[in-house]
Amino acid sequence: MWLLLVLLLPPAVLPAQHCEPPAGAVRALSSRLLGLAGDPARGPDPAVYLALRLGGDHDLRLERHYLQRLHSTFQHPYGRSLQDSGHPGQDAELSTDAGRPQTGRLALYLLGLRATCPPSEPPRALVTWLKYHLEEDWTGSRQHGRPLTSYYQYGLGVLALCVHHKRVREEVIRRLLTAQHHGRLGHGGTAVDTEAVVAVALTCLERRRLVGARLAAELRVAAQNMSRSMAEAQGPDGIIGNIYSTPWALQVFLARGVCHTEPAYGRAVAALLENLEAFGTAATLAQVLPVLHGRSYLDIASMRCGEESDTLTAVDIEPRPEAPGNKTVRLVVECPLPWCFELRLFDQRVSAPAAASLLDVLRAATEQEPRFTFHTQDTAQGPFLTQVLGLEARQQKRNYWQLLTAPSTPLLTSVADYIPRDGETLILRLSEW
Ligand code: B12
Repeated sequence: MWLLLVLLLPPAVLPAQHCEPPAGAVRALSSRLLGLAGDPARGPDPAVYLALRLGGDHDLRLERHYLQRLHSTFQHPYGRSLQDSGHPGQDAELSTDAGRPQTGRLALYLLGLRATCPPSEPPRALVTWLKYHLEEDWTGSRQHGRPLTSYYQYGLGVLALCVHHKRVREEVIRRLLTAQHHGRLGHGGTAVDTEAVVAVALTCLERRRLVGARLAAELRVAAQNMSRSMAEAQGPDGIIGNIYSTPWALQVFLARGVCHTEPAYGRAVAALLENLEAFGTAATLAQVLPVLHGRSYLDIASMRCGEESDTLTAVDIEPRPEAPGNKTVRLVVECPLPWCFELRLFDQRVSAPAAASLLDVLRAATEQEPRFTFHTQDTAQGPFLTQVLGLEARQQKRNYWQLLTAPSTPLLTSVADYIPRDGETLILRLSEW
């Protein structure tokens, strides 16, 4: 009877697992992520834990150990309020890092807690903290027209609360609908990642019946429109936005259950499978692996704790091969913002070993030209360039150091992962997002 029912069901309502691409290469990627997760020198990242949990095969011992590391990272700063089970208001200095709420990271950690086996109820105080960060973001968006963090983090916050079946104020949700309606979700050229996070969050609220019928209908229409516009944005190569936003677009198709009916889905999966070498860092692997297993973050809400296969083994990423000889790279620093003293602040040829990354080139520049200075900050994605020639990109002013290859193509990786060619011109441009 059940079999008959399953056969009669339209493809769109089959469980997401049936959209899993049949690829052995995916297992190799999972093993690589496991290798990176087992490296104690790397700080724990809740997105990595989520990817391990959403995989088909596991190393359960390593996952338990990784979860412990996450607990110490996340529950320590919130520890005092956890012990008091107090209100965030009593401990307001904990709410921010350099004055900004921690909406996105806390949201990912809470998603991780729901993905444990058996799923853990999050400490009440942590849910309160996330709601508090969201409210701060929401107030920020009323004052500045956008959240203090970003719509990406705001969307993750709503999604995490929804996955834990916690209600969110209607006004907080409406902020996302308004931003989507006015096309304000994008930043710096690519909006796909952010739109996709928001679409998955809205789909969650609608599906888990956390809102009234009228709002649910609005959320459904908004998420459908976003899913359609993502399919329309697909290039002839199958990529949606760029190769790193394509996994997020796929999450939308999976969450909405349209992976069988949406032709863009198969083309995007094929594009990912053709470009697997682009996913070499823990952060990019963590974003691509769930969709290669046919899963979206919405599936975390319905994860069942059954017999889990425990046979995944770690593989270490091979170090980049050394290349003989040297190369010369032209390094240009630009400050085109209205308050800048002059446009071109630096323009020099820098010589570096042939295999040098952009980060190595920047280091070589400091030795060859003492006037040149820079700083980076470690993030889950790698080193984030924060300061060049003493000029700090100010988060509050939405400034950042944009990385481009001449004449004006933005790089798709961190300074540590980009290997410039001999003779290439690289531009560090202070920009607004
Ligand atoms: C918002 C965002 C930005 C904002 C961040 C500011 C802010 N206060 O939010 C701005 C516009 C500054 C930005 C810049 C860049 N970004 Co960006 N960004 C994102 C986005 C949409 C969300 C990040 C986020 O909030 N994550 C959630 C929080 C909880 O995690 P987090 O670790 O705390 O996030 C911080 C870091 O991710 C950091 N960050 C953001 N982008 C990047 C990129 C790199 C390479 C590094 C090292 C750090 C970094 O800022 C975040 C907020 O503090 C992601 C999308 C995605 N799919 O991940 C792209 C994304 C991470 N960015 C990307 C890229 C390529 C860049 C740039 C290199 C673009 C460029 N050519 O200049 C620059 C970084 C240059 C530099 N100075 O080193 C790629 C990275 C791909 C990869 N190979 O890893 C992504 C995946 C987008 C994409 N689809 O291409 N980004």
